[in-house]
Amino acid sequence: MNWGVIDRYAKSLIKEAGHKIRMSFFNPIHIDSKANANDLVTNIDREIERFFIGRIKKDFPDHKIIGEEGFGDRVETLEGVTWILDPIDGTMNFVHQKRNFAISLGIYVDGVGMLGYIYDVIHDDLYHAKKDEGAYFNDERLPKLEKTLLSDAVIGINASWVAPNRHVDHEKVVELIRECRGTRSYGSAAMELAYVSTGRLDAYISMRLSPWDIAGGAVIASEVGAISTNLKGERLRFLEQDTFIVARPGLHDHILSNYIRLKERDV
Ligand code: 2AM
Ligand code: CA
Repeated sequence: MNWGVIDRYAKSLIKEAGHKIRMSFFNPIHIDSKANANDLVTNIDREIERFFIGRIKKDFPDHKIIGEEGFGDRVETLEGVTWILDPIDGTMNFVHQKRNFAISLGIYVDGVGMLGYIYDVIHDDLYHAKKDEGAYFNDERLPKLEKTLLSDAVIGINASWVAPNRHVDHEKVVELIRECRGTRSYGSAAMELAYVSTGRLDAYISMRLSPWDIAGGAVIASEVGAISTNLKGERLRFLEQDTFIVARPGLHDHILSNYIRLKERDV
C-alpha cells in the first residue's frame, strides 16, 4: 500500500468537499432530525458523504467505508482498509452557527489507524497525521504533548454530563470541574480532538460517541502522545458507540481513576 499516494488523495478529496460545503451557504439548507429532535442532519451532510463514497469506491474499489449517514458499507470487522468518515461533525453548529464543524476522516488497516484528518472547513485549517510520522496543523509539525496537572488543565466537556445522566456519577464530574482550571464545550468531538492534539485543551471527555466522530482525531492525538480510550480505559474499537476520553499522558489516568464512575449500563 502506498500511503503517500492515499494521503495526497484523501487531502485533495477533503479540500474539494470543504469547498462544496462553503458554497452550500449560498443556497437554502434542508434540515431533518434523526434519532431525536435535536439530532440534526442536512442535505449537505448527505451530499458530502455521497461525494466521498462515490470517489473512493471508484478509485479504491476494495476499500470499505463507514459513513455516519449510512451510504457506506455495512461493516462488521475492520479487516483490510476501512475509511471512517463523518462528512460534517458538529451538524448542530453547522446549522446554527455556520462555524465550529469539521470533516473527520480516519483510514484504518486491520483496525489500526494509519491516516487521520480533521478539516475545519471555515478556517481552512487541516489537522492531519500519518502513523509513526507525526501530526501537523496545516504545514506546521505539532510537538509532543507534555504532562500537566489537573489544576492547570482546561477540559472539553459538554454540560449534559454535569447534570444527572444515565452514564456516569455526575457528582464526580462536578468535582472534576471544580478542580481543573476551566472547561470548554465546542460541540464537535473532532474539533475537540484537534484542540487536545494542539494543546489548546488538555483533555476531552464524552459519554457517547460514534466511530466516525473520533476515527480521524484518534490518529492525530496518538502521534502527539495523547492517550485516547473509552472511559473504562480500554482501547477504542471503532465499530460501535462508546464512552470516550482523550488527554495528555498522566492526566488521562488521573481523571479516569479519580473522577469517572460509570453506571451499570456502561460497566
Ligand atoms: P455530529 O455532529 O456528527 O452528530 C456533539 O456533542 C458531538 O457529539 C459531535 O461530535 C456530534 O457529532 C456527536 N454526537 C451527537 N449526537 C450523537 C449521537 N447520538 N451519537 C454519537 N455521537 C453524537
Ligand atoms: Ca456528522
